[in-house]
Amino acid sequence: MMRGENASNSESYMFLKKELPVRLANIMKEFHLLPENLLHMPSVGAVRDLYRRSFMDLLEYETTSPTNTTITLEKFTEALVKIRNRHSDVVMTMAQGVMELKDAHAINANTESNIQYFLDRFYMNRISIRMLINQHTMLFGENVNSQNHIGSIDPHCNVVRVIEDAYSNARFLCDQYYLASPELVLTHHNADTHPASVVYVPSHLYHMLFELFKNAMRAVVEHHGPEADNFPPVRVLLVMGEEDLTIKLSDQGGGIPRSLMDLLFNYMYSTAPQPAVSGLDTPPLAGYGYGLPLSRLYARYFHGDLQVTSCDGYGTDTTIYLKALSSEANELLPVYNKTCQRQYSTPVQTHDWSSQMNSAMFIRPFSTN
Ligand code: W6P
Repeated sequence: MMRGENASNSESYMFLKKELPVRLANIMKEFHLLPENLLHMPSVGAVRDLYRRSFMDLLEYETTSPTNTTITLEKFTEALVKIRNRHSDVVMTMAQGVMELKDAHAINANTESNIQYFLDRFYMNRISIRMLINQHTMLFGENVNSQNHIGSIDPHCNVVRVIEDAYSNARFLCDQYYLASPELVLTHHNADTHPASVVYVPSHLYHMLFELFKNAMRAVVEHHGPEADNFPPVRVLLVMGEEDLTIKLSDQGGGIPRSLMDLLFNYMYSTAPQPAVSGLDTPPLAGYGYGLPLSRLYARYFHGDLQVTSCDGYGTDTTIYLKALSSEANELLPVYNKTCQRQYSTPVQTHDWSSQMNSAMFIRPFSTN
């Protein structure tokens, strides 16, 4: 394919009928490195069945459809839609499986670390597969592509628009639940010379920002009390650098103690998955509890990142980094190899620093008699 030219339906078909089974097989292999107990949980079994079925569906094109006739291409696109729908609840089902494990067995640090490692890779693999399926179905499916997008990619993704969109939808939920919400103060540094426009998937960016705004707003309203007269705003600083596009959200929601920082991205610690329909007693801002780790995966998928820093007692900064240049923003994929296999069998590091001496020892010297 020549530079700057989009693939045709049949080129995409030829690529995907090989690439999708490979990505499915990679993660299916990795399931075997999980703790035995987790593999036996019903929900985990159900997820593995879905992957097997989708793998088989795709294999048909490898063996019985050597020609890329119009009929085959149409059937293939339909199969992708079926696969996408089949896997739509996988995040929740896997979370369910982790809860089944927590209920059935005591979990040690090694098990927890292996599950954390696996789920990051499992969900990243899923993000990548859904990205490929979405591109194919949007480009070659029935609904002809509107706007100037290339599939789900916007070559001129207007970051300010996505920020304002995510803010206003998070604010709607916040107002609904607390009858109050903090304002947004957006600073777009050097907007005239360095406007924040990137080649990106707007839905991924929206997903991250919506999650961060919900967290920030909840913290602010809870910290100041919903009855407060006014709230410190959620401030967003947006900067288009040479290499990174940075979006920093700052809230004055009381902050997070350092001791809880690691738990923000921990799947095992995160709360039980809640039903998508929020009842009267479930805070609509809470989500699945997987919001932060999944958002970080979205950021990392195109070689960006998502970081949280905090001043306990004051507030929290969350920073989304995206690659400013699309040439650096290719897919980041988990690979199944010896290094990854070793990860699962290497025990978590035990401490080699001690804090046994306490301050009393410095005040009251050892008695010598
Ligand atoms: C908080 C906790 C948190 C998580 C993610 C984003 C913002 C915030 N603010 O207090």
